[in-house]
Amino acid sequence: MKRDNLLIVLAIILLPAIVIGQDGELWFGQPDGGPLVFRIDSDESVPVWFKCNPDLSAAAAHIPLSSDDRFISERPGGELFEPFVNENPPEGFDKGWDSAYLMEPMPHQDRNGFTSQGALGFSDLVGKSNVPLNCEQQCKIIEFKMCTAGDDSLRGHTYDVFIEGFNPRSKGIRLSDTMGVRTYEIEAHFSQVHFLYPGDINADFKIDNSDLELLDNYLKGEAKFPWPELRGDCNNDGVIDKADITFLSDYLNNNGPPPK
Ligand SMILES: [Ca+2]
Ligand SMILES: [Ca+2]
Repeated sequence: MKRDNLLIVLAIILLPAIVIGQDGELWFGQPDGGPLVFRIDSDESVPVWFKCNPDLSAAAAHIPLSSDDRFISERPGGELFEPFVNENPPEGFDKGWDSAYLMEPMPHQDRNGFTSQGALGFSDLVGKSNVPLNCEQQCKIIEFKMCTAGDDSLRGHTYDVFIEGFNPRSKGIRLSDTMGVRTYEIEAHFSQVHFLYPGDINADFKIDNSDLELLDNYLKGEAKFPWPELRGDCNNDGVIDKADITFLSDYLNNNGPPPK
């Protein structure tokens, strides 16, 4: 084969690996990409999952998440997990990265109506080796806390609430090595948010006796109702049982508050 032809063949073989190759993946929300279920006017959280090639050892991370202000009224902080924080590190490692924290919420400067909040972390800056950001399996690394808007019209609808957050330096997600010389390519996935409509058991956007009947049949094991199942949790105690029938019945007889 002529040298030129050989180079073309090599380029064709190598190109897909270069274009498609990602160093890691992030999931904002459900690890399978499915929708999150939020109640309105309540505290909710968005987990962030990470998975990467086994040879990636990022030592600086900025992972920002933006959310649409129509749906999210407040960002009361959040929590960091391994490897940012690690209470039981492997022998010879520190308890987590040298510095890791959640940043204050800030207006998203690229897109009006969005607020951004990030998690920032550095390792290997001082002392002995830190636990690397090296997750071959999906692992939960952050949980952003947020408070949903108290807007009744959201109930029952599913929206794109999240986009990649704003990062003043890189304008997005950034992972790099200790020296900041190499930046890793990270693919991000964002879950949609479904706003729960408790009491609307048959998902027709109103609450009436047909919902009561369906919930009754469901608890007898004689019927199913549309996702998400929590729409049957009328009294907001996390389980679906006869107390929800009583709660819904009282509401429909003007004898109690609406399901929430
Ligand atoms: Ca209904
Ligand atoms: Ca319940």
